[in-house]
Amino acid sequence: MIKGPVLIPVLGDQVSPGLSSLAGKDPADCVVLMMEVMDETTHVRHHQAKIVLILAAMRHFADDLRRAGWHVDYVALDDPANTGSFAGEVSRALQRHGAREIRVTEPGEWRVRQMIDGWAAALHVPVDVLPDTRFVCPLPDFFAWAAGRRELRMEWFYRDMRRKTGLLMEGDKPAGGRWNFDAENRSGPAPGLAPPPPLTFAPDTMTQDVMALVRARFGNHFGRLDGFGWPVTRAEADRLMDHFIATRLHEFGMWQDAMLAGHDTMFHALIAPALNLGLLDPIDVCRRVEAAWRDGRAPLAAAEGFIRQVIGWREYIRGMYWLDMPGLAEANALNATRPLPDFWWTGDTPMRCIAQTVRATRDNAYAHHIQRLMIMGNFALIAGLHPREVAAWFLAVYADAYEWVELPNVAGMALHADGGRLASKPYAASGAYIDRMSDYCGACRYKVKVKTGPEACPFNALYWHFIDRNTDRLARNPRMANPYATWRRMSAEKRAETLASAEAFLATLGAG
Ligand code: DLZ
Ligand code: SF4
Repeated sequence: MIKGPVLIPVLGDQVSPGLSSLAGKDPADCVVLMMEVMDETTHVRHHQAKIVLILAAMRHFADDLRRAGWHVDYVALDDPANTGSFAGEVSRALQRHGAREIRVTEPGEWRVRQMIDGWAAALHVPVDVLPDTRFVCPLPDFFAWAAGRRELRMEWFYRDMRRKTGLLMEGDKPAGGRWNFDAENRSGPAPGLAPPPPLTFAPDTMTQDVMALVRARFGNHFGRLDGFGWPVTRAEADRLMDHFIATRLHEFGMWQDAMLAGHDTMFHALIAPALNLGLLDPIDVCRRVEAAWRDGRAPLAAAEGFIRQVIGWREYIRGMYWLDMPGLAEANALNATRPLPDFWWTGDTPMRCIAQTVRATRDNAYAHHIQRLMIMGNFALIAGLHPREVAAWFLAVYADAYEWVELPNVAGMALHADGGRLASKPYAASGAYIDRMSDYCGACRYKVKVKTGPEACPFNALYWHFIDRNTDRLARNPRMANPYATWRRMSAEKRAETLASAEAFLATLGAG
């Protein structure tokens, strides 16, 4: 009997030549299947630029694979026979090629994993699902680390990853004598601070074709395509990384949390979209940053801050996702039920911090971590927006967002919907924090120093409303002792006035 080839589906965020499903295989014995499918572009209504990024990276990668000798069967979105789903396309491809087995690298989403786990039975073919070796910490290692621990704190995991990789290590000691330089990485913007312009990449004809397709098919999705400049190839992603090290890394740590109106990228690396697609390798980018520190091109605090995000937070978040799914998608420990206000999509609100962040998000499919966590996330937390709606928004609008990274950050870190598994206290803050870390408040129609009434910054009364309505759940948390003590010290009149002010604002948000 003649045996068909091995079918290797490569998903949109798997555009890496070292992918485990390709490793060690003879191209002559395999068909690589890449699929542009409506189910994935509309599962949440992804930002137009995110769809362009993913489809353009897929098309460029298909060419790379062909040049390397692989037979790539590429199903374009506008192929008339396209069924619109991974399962439909895998089934068609099995028939087309008479494939004898499927070999696939584990996907980044629980939803897709469920689909793949159903293929063997539905398609009557063996399916080999391989670990995604692009991550530094294999999932079984993460589960072993988590087993039996009462608290799964990132800091301990991060130290293990430093030891495992040897990054910023001097023997068995952390470089500079400390594991974490975060305390030096928290400055508000200095007067006159001028972040460098970001490096962008002009779309080539292949990417322009995808832009035309996305405009025609998804022109009603959130987001703009004008000025699209994300890297869509490994060569471009490498240049972006070099540019970050040359122009931004030395200041990155200090201004990591700062926000300036009109400066949408500050000193951030902007590599997350490329990293999460597989255009960059996490260990490689960390080694490049470590080398910059060792050659005196960057301070240790900046290098450590970057490396902590990549081998610490990013890997920890991915482990927590697979540990806590599927329950995490439904978690709502604080019983937040309010629907997402329209201004999350339009940016049409007098709250300047939110208007700036939504505008940046619409223009670039990007906002930096403090805009995400402390403006949008914090607002959602203290206004009590429903975690499912907030998570769907974050997943749709950011170019780097895949559920494995988005959901633990949103449900766990930002919304405390996991009841504190990820973060020991909720990241709730009033306007004072935003004022300290940004230049947004000066020109805002609200007054950040006013606590109640129609002129007051809404974050102020909402913060206390959040504290008050969650007393039963949070007051016993030792890390919340200060806010609860302050709240109790306020006069009964002040408390009532504050709650009424918050209620008046919440009433403007509509049902909930
Ligand atoms: C996010 C996304 C989009 C928008 N489109 C596609 C696509 O057309 N084809 C594809 O293979 N993957 C796409 N993706 C990424 C998948 O949704 C991704 O593989 C899962 O989110 C799992 O991480
Ligand atoms: Fe945001 Fe309040 Fe500052 Fe306005 S005053 S920008 S609403 S924090």
